[in-house]
Amino acid sequence: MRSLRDSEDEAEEEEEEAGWLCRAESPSSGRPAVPCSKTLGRSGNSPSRVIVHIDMDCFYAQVEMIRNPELRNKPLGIQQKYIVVTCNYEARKFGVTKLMLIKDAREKCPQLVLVSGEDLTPYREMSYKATELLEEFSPKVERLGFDENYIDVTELVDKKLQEDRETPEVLVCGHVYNDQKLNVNDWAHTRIAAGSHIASDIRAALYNRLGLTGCAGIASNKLLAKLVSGTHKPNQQTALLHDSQSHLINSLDHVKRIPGIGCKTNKRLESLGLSRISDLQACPVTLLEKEFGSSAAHRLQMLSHGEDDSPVAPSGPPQSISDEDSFKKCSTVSEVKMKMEERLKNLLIRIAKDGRSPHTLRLTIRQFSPTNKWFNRESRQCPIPPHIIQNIGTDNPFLLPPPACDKINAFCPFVQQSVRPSLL
Ligand code: DGT
Ligand code: MG
Repeated sequence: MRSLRDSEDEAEEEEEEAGWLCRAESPSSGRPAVPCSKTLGRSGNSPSRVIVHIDMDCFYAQVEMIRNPELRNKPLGIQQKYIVVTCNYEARKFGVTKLMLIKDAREKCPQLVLVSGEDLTPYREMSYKATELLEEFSPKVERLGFDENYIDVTELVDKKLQEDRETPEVLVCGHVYNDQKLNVNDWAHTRIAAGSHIASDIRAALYNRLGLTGCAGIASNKLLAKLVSGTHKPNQQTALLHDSQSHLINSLDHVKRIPGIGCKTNKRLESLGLSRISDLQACPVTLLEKEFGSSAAHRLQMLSHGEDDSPVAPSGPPQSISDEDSFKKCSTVSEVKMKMEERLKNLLIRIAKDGRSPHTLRLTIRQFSPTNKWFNRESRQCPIPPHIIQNIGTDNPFLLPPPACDKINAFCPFVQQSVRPSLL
């Protein structure tokens, strides 16, 4: 029962290199069929893509404000356990920050309104509604956690420039990173300017149809789009012109700020004495190859220069549906089993809504110890019997034969073996 966030973090670490298709401008566009050197990426042989990265503002807090508009003008924090996982921008004015202890947040802002964010259902549902809306603009939409998406708008830009060829875009919508001036004679600038208008349309649709605000970054790859989207917050957008690429990447104070460099990779880089962006840029690739292998070494060095040729990989529907609980205040195996039945009920409702037939059930346990914090995950899985699959998706998932009990009993030795030592 892994959270999406955990899965994404690991995926980020394991992100693989992937090529992207070279595209040539249509000769009928009146633009060069083979892009001129100004339009090329650093690799020198591919026309620039246009990627939009969208990150919703204070996502969980926004969803709660949409559900209850009375919260809108109040400082609002979303509570999970003892932490404010996020807060609206009204609360941020008082110095409340994401991941602050409740007690510290109350000190900063005594009038802070707290709403429980333990049940992720409303956030998940809004998250998928947002992704579906983005898919109306382009089929190439990649989810990153609950509130971030990459959209490859290259084809939309081509179309827009084709349609507007008599009067190409000479203004960028929103901010331009580093206040750089648009050069209308630079075709790559024109493409980013066109992308900024598409990003603005996307943000308007998110607001008008779902009530959501967010930030957008417009750049020639995923890495740069993500980095630039956070430079003006909230509810704003920023475009990156290629001349400012090195300024943006060199403004990061640590290699771990590069999206795609997770905790484990960062530790390995630090063991090589590499912590600043300039360290990684200057590091002989042979040294990186010894630690990471050839493919990852090259990718790391490319990232350190702001290069990222990974495609926007359409996420599609989720590959697994999961739920989790910290099992606090549980002191017996039967209490654990009761909690698991609650979680399973929730899962069954979501599976019924999804409409697809699940085939595997996996239980993952992470034990907690005060000294070692969290141990590694341990999992067991089994196929779901056909008679249970047939009934999932019926009107009332509670009327199913008792799959919850069946399945929990199947896992019982594992639960007992795993839970007991931490309880004793
Ligand atoms: P932003 O983007 O700065 O306006 O604020 P958020 O709240 O959208 O922050 P973001 O984009 O980092 O994360 C999206 C949501 O994910 C956020 O509303 C709450 C949740 N979240 C973020 N970080 C954590 C975390 O470390 N633990 C937990 N449990 N939830 C988190
Ligand atoms: Mg956000």
